[in-house]
Amino acid sequence: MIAMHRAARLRSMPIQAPRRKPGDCPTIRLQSPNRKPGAFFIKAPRRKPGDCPPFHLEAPPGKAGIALLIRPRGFTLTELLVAVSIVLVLMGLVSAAVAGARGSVKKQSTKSFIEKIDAVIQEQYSRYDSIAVPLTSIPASIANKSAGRAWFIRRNRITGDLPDRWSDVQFMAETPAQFPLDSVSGSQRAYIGFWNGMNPKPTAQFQGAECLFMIINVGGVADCLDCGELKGVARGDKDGDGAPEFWDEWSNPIGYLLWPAAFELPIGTRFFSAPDTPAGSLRQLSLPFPAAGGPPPGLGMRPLIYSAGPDREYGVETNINQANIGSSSDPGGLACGDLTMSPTSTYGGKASGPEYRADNITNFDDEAKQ
Ligand SMILES: [Ca+2]
Ligand SMILES: [Ca+2]
Repeated sequence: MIAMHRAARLRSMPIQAPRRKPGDCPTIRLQSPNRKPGAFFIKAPRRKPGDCPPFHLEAPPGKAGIALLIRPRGFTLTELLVAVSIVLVLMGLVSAAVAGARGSVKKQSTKSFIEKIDAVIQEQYSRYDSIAVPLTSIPASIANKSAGRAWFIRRNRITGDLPDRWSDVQFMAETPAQFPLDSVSGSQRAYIGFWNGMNPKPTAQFQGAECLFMIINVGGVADCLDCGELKGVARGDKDGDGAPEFWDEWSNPIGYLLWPAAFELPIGTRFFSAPDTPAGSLRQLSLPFPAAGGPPPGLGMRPLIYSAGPDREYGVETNINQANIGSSSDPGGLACGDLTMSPTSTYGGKASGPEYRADNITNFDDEAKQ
């Protein structure tokens, strides 16, 4: 009778409300899946009230095993906070990974831009050591003709063909006695025309980047008359002075320095060694002139092409007041890029403030790692 009475109750009440006793967790009786009289008894370990674990459903002896977890209540505030925290942490990790991937792509793309530009400049630069210089081009005051040849190449050819400052272009345009139109190179003639056609004249802020753009697109150096491989490089006029620049992937002009004598890479280490530079002298161009033999035309240096990197800060002093090829002290051009000229410059190095150079991307990065 007792069993029949219990079966009848189970059929009419599939789930009984938990009976709570002090110090105990609720017990629930369920009807068996085949709706035959029977019950699964839920056993919960004794715990403190309000600290019951999820209910464990057990099949009765002799029945097919069933093991279910039933959560008899909603989430607690603590559980929700933990879940939300986990989701936020996961979202943060995913966002950081995505941002990192984007940053890496931009760095690689900018590096590719710089390599393409550098290839054009390097091809042109490599030609100067072997070019012929007429003796009549060397001032009579220079007794050492070898040194005089190197001077002429540095000043009238390299600096004239690959300028990094508008003052040099202006000097060529306005000083026909030293740069006569009938004897300047084709590139120089193109720059003179470019300069004369600019109104108003460009400012000095991004002049290195602007001159680089002019060299590639106007100068026709290294047979780069169409430079198809450079068409994908971003460009614009950052300072709105009418002279465009190549841009990196952070929309900042790609910088250019023709004589980066004190350039440091890694930071703190002079990149260009100069074995014949006297101790304490920062570059060979400031040697007493003419020196015995004279420094070679390119001085072992090569132009620096650099991006400010993700922080958009160059951290490179370009010394816009540095002496140009029109310098009248000693033979003109002797002090090209001389960082000992006033104002004292950390040419190619840290100017002041935070270290902005660490994330810069340059055409010498790979070489510095070797
Ligand atoms: Ca500009
Ligand atoms: Ca930087």
